[in-house]
Amino acid sequence: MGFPKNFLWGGATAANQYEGAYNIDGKGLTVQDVTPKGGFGPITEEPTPDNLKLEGIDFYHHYKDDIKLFAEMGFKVYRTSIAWARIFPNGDETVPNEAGLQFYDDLFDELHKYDIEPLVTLSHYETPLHLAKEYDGWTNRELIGFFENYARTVFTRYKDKVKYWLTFNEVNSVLHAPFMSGGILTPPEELSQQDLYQAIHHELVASASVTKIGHEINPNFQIGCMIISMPAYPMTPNPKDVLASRHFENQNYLFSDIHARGKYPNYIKRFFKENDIEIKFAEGDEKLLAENTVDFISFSYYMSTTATSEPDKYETSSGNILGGVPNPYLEASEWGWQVDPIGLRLVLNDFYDRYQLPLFIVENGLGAKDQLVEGPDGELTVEDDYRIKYLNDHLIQVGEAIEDGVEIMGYTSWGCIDLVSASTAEMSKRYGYIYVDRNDDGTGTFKRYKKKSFYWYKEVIESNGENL
Ligand code: BGP
Repeated sequence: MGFPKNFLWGGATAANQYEGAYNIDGKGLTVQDVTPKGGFGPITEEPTPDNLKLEGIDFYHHYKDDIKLFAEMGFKVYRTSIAWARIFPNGDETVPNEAGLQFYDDLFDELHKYDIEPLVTLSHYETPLHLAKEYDGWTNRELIGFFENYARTVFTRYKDKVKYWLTFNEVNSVLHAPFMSGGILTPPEELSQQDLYQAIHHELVASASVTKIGHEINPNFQIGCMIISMPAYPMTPNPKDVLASRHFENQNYLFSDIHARGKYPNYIKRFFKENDIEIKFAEGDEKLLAENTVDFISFSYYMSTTATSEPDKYETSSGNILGGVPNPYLEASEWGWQVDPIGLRLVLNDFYDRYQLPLFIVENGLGAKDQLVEGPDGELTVEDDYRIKYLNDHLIQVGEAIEDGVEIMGYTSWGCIDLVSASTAEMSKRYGYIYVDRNDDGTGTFKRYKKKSFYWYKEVIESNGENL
């Protein structure tokens, strides 16, 4: 069968990790501008020079050359986010910042010049800082209105330039990183489960609401949710471990269930009851969720994990982003992220069986330390065979899932050009096909170099996956 003819091959990025220009052309501060040590905090009073995200890879001033390189690889789609604070610097204004809007107009025009379809995340870990400080982020229902205003503005402005939209990046990450993901300033240890799940409700309602608004503005819009996916294998065949794995996975399914089925699943109602959580629904919330489900499910996939009913028996992993016990059958990246290509096939099958909606893999890749060396043609390059192997192995499993009958819209590998890592806030955890000369201490020329994987991915796209 092979990859479908119209398969959307491409790469993914996020504004806060690569645009730079953090205070240029009227942009306001975001939660990232005050977290120099990764997305988890602690925050600083003001942006500090050690924060690599402030300059990123200066995509803001390099976008034409960078897009040219993406086009050379043959990208059909390109995922990026709009920085909310470029459009509404504080998040709660009513009049947008024209210079911010113009930047994305130019960016989307540049992509279309090469027939690259933009795939745009509305909120990728870059909540305007003012909304965190004044409202405690998504714990406050008022954010729904601000987000609707922002989404309406960009949907209207780009209605003929952008067809594919995602509402919240890794929406389930708010469970683990409430500040980075939800702009919630209350420290995690002081944040009650009640307030956390109420914040989640606000995000889910906001997601449904802007899905409605988007479809009204352009019925051809394809609007999806975006989930961190992570299969949690039972550590042993002990039924208690199987149950633990189900519980672990349900934490994530909660978000796709509501986005795809339009209502809270029963397993979470039991959890709420047992934990004295009572979600306050405003009038109309239930109807809004039910009537505005997503057009497709998108997700990031980096690793699987394991679940156990006897956590004291094992050492848990600090490496895997959502925790869990390391799987003895798998190897891990330098950051402890366990590499599991078959897990991707499982995730694809599970999502598809559960919802029968098209799927989009919008993040996947290997963070690694790269070494610039002189290539065969005398140009500097990176011999990143380890990255090629990782991606190749995962794409083979995508092919298997297609054979299984799963409907997959496309694949955008994470950090197609090197950018600042979300969890470490460093440059040295690199994912790209394109090396950017910038170091952890902020030095570097910002010059771009094609890695070996650049040529490999070009061939993958050219052959539509035939050469995997
Ligand atoms: C996802 C985020 C991205 C990205 C990626 C890799 O969780 O959506 O923003 O950064 O992970 O993570 P890291 O940069 O920490 O290696």
